[in-house]
Amino acid sequence: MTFQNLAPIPELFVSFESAQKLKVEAGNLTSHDLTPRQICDLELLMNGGFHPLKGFLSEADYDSVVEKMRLSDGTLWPMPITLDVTEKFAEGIEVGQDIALRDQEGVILATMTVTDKWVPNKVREAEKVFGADDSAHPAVNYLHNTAGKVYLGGPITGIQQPVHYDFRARRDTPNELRARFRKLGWRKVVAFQTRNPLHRAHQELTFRAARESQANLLIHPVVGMTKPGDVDHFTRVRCYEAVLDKYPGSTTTMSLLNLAMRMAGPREAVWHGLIRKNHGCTHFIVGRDHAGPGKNSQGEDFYGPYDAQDLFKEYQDEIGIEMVPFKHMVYVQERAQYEPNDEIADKDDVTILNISGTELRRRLQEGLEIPEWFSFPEVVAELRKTKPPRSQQGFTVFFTGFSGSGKSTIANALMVKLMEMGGRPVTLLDGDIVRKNLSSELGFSKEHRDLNIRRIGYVASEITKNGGIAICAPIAPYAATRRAVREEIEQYGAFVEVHVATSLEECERRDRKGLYKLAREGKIKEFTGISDPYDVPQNPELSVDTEGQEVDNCAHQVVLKLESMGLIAGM
Ligand code: PPS
Repeated sequence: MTFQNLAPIPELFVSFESAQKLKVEAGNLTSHDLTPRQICDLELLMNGGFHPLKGFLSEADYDSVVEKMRLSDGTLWPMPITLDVTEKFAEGIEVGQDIALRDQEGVILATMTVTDKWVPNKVREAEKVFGADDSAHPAVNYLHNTAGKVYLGGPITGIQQPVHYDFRARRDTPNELRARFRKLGWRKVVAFQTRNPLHRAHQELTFRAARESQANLLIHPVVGMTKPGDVDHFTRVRCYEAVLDKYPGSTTTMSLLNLAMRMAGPREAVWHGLIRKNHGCTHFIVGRDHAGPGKNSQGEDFYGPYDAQDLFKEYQDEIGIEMVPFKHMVYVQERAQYEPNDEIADKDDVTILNISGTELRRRLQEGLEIPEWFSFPEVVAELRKTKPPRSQQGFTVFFTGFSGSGKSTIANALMVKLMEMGGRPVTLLDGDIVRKNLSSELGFSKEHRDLNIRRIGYVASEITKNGGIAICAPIAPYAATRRAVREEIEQYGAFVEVHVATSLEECERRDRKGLYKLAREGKIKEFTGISDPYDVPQNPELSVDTEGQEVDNCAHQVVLKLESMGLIAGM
């Protein structure tokens, strides 16, 4: 029977007095500004969540972890915890040097003595750690497209914890949790790792897991970084707080874990186990497809559904925590209760109900009913607040086309029509208006056009995030920039690209501002369509042609498109 030794585990912090001194001295050191992921890693390094690591991995430890899931001294550790930096920063760093590690506001959190500096083989890291060098995997994508090219390794001296302003009372270091368990007399604790809102099935399975292992329950959600596209942690924590009341009194507690997940399936499960062991837990629930990253670029699963459970089982003794396999719980209508799917003997005689994640998202998106047998009304209410139906969400209409194609005229007509309908604030970011107010210092080089469009994209994404309608009408000649803007906005709401497909000949014939004439005479340089390229949109949501068509009709086509996408209620 597993009982946890709840004595404190080593942290990497220096004493308060030394920290004050070190902070002043560290002000003179070369500084590295930590990325959001590195801040999460540093927090768990310093507070003992990643015990026995003493800092960011050295090259020898990194190689060994990548190849064998072990540090070079043979200790089990499945995940490379590395400090990636740019080549430029690395050029100025000598091995043996101390550097200061700062958060994004510039506060010094720790110093590190650089013992190693190397250029990792990222393809090998992707294949060995994540199973494939496939950028459909979020961590592989991060490795190649976000992480710096050079890794630095070395021991950390902790000065202070990263500051959190949200849910402070719900965050605990491993030693704080150990102390809480000691105080409560909880000798056996089963931890539940999650990055999703909890519904009734989760509440049933977690409570069952605790009962079966005669343990108390720790709901231990990740609030650091999870899979892109997940429900944000603010919403999730409000949901968890609502579910916490549903457990029998004093059986269950919750603590938030500032972990940056990698979605590495089996290796991640082992890592999660080690982290929970450090937090004083004795048991750990491992589900089907634990920390799964979704489909690969061939549309297949990266890992088998039970690979994580198999690997965990293999290393369970070394991890020092017992696995509780997740039971697939389903709702049996006749008995009005959740039961483990594999324990239902009379399957042919009863009605089994289930709502998949995709179906839940659809119901939320369309404002449809979510039954009480599936989730708690408080949880559904929280989710509805964050994800109102599409007809109440913000969105962006992004017109693109040649100068003089009619973008601004249609955009103006559309704005007026949407304002007439009411309901959401409408903002027009017309090319000329933006160039006057937001981008007045910019010209028409590729670099400046990119910057101009990215600024428009940023403002539109903020409007969209806050539930408004942004109408943009720049030329936006480059497909890559339009794609980047789309990706930024689609995190928050729909992006509707409208190609105003008036031909160059027609725009030049109209020449409403006399600019084409000047461009032909070489008096205006880099003029789109004449002396600068325009990438025709390949898959716009809508293409309108102003030749032989009234502006009003063009705007009406956009309104119909918005209606068919569920963005505005039917008229
Ligand atoms: S971009 O490429 O998206 O940043 O351009 P945008 O901000 O929409 O600005 C286009 C308006 O600027 C005027 N103008 C030029 N357009 C294209 N190329 C060059 N070299 C140029 N110089 C000035 C022109 O009036 C565009 O206005 P619209 O409303 O598109 O006709």
